[in-house]
Amino acid sequence: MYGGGYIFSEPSDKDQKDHIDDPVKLQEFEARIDAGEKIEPHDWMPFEYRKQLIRLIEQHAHSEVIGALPEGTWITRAPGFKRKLVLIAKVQDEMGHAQLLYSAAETLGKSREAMINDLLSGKSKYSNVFNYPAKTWADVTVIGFLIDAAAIVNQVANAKGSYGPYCRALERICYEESFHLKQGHDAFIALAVGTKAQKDMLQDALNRWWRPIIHFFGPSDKASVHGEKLMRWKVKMASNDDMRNQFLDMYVPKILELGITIPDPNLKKNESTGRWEFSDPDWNEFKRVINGDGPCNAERLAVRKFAEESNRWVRNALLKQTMKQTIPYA
Ligand code: BYC
Repeated sequence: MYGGGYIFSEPSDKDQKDHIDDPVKLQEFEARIDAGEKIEPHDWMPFEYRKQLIRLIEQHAHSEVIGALPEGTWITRAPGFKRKLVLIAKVQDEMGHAQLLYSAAETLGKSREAMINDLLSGKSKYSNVFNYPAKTWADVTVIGFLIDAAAIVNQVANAKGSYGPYCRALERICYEESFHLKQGHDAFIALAVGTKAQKDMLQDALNRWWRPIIHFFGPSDKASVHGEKLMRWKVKMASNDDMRNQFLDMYVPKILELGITIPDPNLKKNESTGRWEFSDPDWNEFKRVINGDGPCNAERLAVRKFAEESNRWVRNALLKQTMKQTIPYA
């Protein structure tokens, strides 16, 4: 039923209960994955592969939309003309990333309207980190430097994955994210080498963001629900713990060299295993935040609902205009 063809609809839980993939096609599909081939929208794919991709790409798209909000609130207060220009461009880029990702998810059969409805109703998740407030300008620099860095670690790896439209979207996103990271690093350095008040503000921001950043990569591999399946099908190209470790390898030295302290006395690299060890990051907090009970979840969704409702007339007008162009006299 969901094995190929040109018109799909999102697989429901009932469909899944009744669904059994054709074993021969499944074997051929897995051989293509093993051979490193890209899967394209009209190719046969297992039911669960389609369902998982929709979930993951949609969550990623929502993260870009909601992720623009904490930084967006600082556009009017950015310190200086150049920082303001860069921030405006960055926030616009994030919305562009969402467009690319929603388009990639649509190729799997879920409409954009359904995705937005699921975001607004709280059914779909988005990244934990965007449910925390950006209280000071230093928060914006931590987002631009370290959250963009964390996102790049994830996206550079997954751009080499198996689903063509998602990989191509990630490649384009990574070009822009690399610039975001550079501007974030530049703003981070400016505060780190600035006055005592600026450095204290930066330290305070990092103290508040560190745990959410550790959470960003998802639960530990042992607790990950989808990780194994997604790695087998090359949707995720590394496990949550491996990506977190890679991030710590790359960015802990960059933070420390600026004289900023990482707020975890137990953070250290175990040289014999090559793995970072850190304090228990309170996975209960992570679960609460991703399930709707973080400091800003209600506020973030309220802003999106307001935008959705107040801009409905624009969408309707555009739709009418498009119909007029495609169907004369409509
Ligand atoms: N936040 O089985 P697991 C950006 C959920 S935005 C929320 O390990 P998976 C930017 C997970 O969904 C880019 N939920 O999951 C924008 C699952 O719940 P469900 C953000 C999370 O999928 C603006 C459950 O926990 N990047 O760069 O194998 C300004 C079990 O987890 C999170 C992406 O969105 C989380 N952090 O792996 C600045 C990357 N982690 O669905 C910057 C795309 C886990 O069963 N996503 N959960 O109810 C992914 O690569 C993967 O989904 C994850 C998790 C690695 C995050």
